[in-house]
Amino acid sequence: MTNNSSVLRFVSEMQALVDPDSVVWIDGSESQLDTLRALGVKTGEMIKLNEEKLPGCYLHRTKPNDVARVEDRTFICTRKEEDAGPTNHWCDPQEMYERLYDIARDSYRGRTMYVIPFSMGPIGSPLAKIGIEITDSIYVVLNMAIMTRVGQKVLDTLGDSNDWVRGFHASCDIDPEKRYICQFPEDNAIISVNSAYGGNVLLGKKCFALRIASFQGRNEGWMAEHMLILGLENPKGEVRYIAAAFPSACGKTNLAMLIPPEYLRKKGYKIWTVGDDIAWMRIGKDGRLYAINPENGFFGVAPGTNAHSNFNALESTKRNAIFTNVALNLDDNTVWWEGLDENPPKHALNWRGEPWDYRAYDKNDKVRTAAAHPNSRFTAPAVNCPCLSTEFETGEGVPISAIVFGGRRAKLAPLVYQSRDWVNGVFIGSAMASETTAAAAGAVGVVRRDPMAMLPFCGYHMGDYFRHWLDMGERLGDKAPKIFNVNWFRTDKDGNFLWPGYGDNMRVLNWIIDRCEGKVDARETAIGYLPYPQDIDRTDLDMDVATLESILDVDKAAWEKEAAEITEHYKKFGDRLPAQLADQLAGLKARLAELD
Ligand code: SAT
Ligand code: MN
Repeated sequence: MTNNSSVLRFVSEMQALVDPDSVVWIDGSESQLDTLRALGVKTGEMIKLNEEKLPGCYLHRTKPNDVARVEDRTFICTRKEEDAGPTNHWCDPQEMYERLYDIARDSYRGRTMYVIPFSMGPIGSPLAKIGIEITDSIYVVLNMAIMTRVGQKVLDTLGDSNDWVRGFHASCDIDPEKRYICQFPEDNAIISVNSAYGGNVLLGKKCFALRIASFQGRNEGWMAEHMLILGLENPKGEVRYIAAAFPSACGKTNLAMLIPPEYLRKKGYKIWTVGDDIAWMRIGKDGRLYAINPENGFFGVAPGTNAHSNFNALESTKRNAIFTNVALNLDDNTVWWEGLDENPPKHALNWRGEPWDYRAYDKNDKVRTAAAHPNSRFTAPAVNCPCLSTEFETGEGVPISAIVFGGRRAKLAPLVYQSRDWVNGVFIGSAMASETTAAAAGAVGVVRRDPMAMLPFCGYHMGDYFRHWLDMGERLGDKAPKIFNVNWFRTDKDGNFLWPGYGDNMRVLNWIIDRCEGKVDARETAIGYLPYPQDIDRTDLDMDVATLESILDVDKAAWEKEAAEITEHYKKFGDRLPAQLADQLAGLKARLAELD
């Protein structure tokens, strides 16, 4: 399939290491993928679903010990420890290569080695990058064929270039004690062993498009961010683009595919999806920031996805999709998850493949009693999405008007506020915090600092990453996108959400765009610019102005506590923390002190 000597050398070296029975190059043809689907069904890796109701769809179950990303087993292997920074696990590259090769040696015996050439971004786009993933998992091949552009065309575009990322995955025994997800940014290499789940093994996604790409972006002057990209169309037909960073499982897919409330739809407002998880952004010829989505599909959280919460995502899963760790409805051979509808199947197998009784469901112990695992996922082709942007395939990317940060904060952070300027926006992003979710192994619901939603995904020292953001702002000057922060998750004293979220978030997006265009005033506060309550449109919304005001507040004592926590958070970065950010923190404290 290729004469590229660097690719051929990599493949033969890995082949010698793992000793497969055979080697199959993925050419991207439907006929080859069909053969693999059939083989996956035969080996039990894939379950074919109802061809009438879910054409081309499959269910896959992972081992119960292998259901989420594993941050404590994820390493950035730079030659110097300090270059990985205080927020990443580090190991010496030589030592790690040896350890991983020992684990993977001969592990493909009796198995097939699949070689997947893939492109992150439209093939041939100036913003795209190429990788090769080697794997022994049909599930990985089939998912990569949805999430990225794969096959011969990629190798043709690569030609004899050596500029590509080496990805090597070995399932081994799915032994959690020997599980490692390792990035070698200085070698453009990724090695993942002993997992077969999503973000751990679809190496184009978090490993390449964020960890390796963030490192490349810093060196080459661009940005790889954990952001959705959406286009907001107004009644005049003008489209403005927003990139938004939220931690995993905080609603990026829902926001990216939002359906505006009816009164706005009638006026002609629309949302177009460019991406739901990752944005690669570069400064364009006109000096503005342009973004592409490097992916070709959506790897979305299934539970909670329904026709109301995300109609477009649900539609996207109706053909040629792969479901991971959801329940199997035995009555009609379809899938089900908590929150899909109010009718749990009477005869079903849960995500572990065991008979499931809906009466045993306990929302406080979902992993054990739920039909679907809380981090169960769908892998859906982007072309299925009814609101996919016409710009999705344009290699040049879309111009970004606003960057939005956000997290899950039951208290404190208001519904929306705008940063004072770019540097202040970088400060807000660097101090971001969110309550943890099931997307990563570990405790759920604990507040942790997650700068720019990149804590698990930044491939180098986070202090240098903040500096890179500041440098980008300097280069962008007055063409820089405006920076905002949102929080859909404020609760009352009983834990009920105060803001309806979902489609109603459009009301906030409209305020954001109006601010970018200088069409609406705002109230200057200690933390930034907040909306006047009357400027958040409440048409058809069952919410009184007092409730809205309560989530547009700045509580002095709570923010002073927050500032103290940010001070602690900043200490981690030592002298790599840019002085401008320390100044920003001091400025916030000074403004808070002036409040009464
Ligand atoms: O498992 S993934 O990393 O692909 C999804 C996520 O955690 O955002
Ligand atoms: Mn994500």
